[in-house]
Amino acid sequence: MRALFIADAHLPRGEDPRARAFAALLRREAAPGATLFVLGDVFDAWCGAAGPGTRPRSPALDAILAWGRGVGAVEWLEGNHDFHLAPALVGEPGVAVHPGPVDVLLDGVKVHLAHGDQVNPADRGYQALRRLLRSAPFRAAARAAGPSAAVALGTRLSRASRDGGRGGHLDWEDAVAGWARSRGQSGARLAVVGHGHRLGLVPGEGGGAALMQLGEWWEARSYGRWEDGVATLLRIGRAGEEVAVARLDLRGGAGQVRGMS
Ligand SMILES: [Mn+2]
Repeated sequence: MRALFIADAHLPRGEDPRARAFAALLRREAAPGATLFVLGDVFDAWCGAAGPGTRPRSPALDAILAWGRGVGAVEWLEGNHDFHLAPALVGEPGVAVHPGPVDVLLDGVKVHLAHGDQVNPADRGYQALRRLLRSAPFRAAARAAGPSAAVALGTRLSRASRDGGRGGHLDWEDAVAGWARSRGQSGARLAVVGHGHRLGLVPGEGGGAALMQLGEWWEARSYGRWEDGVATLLRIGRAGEEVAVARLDLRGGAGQVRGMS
């Protein structure tokens, strides 16, 4: 099977060159039946609780929804900048929204997917903010406020959670490595995460899951691809060409990473 993983574009609303590049990537990757995994923070500010009226006008959103209608499944994990998306995307063919991490089986390999804002439980201030924003009373208030107020609120909250879960006093690399180990103990062979804006693909050690960090979409313009048991981390080069960063073969054994030139 074939799948694409992407996260942390932090796109603005409206026409934008980075949103157009994002849409172009989706059109290139749209092999029939392929699954698109959106791992959160595609938009920099989107509280969707007030429904479809909160949707950003964006070529990136158009491309994601076109994927669900005509290519394959879209599994959309919320981030800390875009959340309560289910009311905004209700009825979109092929699109499933997940408020938190999910486990999926790809070619028989258990893969754990998360945006990453919950990777570091030591960041108590952010975790408390997250619980508040995801609570039923908050959702009800945002819904009652209506689309334009919810959009304005989302913009303010986006600033509040800018460093959510990866605050400067906390070591993101240690937190995410420990998280991948624990995911391996739960049976996952690969853990895919965004949020940290780091780019990396490393094999699991001592029973831990391999870790793919998806990078971001303003410098590296990076993304992950799954193809028949092989995970590849890629980025877009200066001339718009595709550059493979690392590849991990998860068919059979524990998996071996190959650096790419
Ligand atoms: Mn994030």
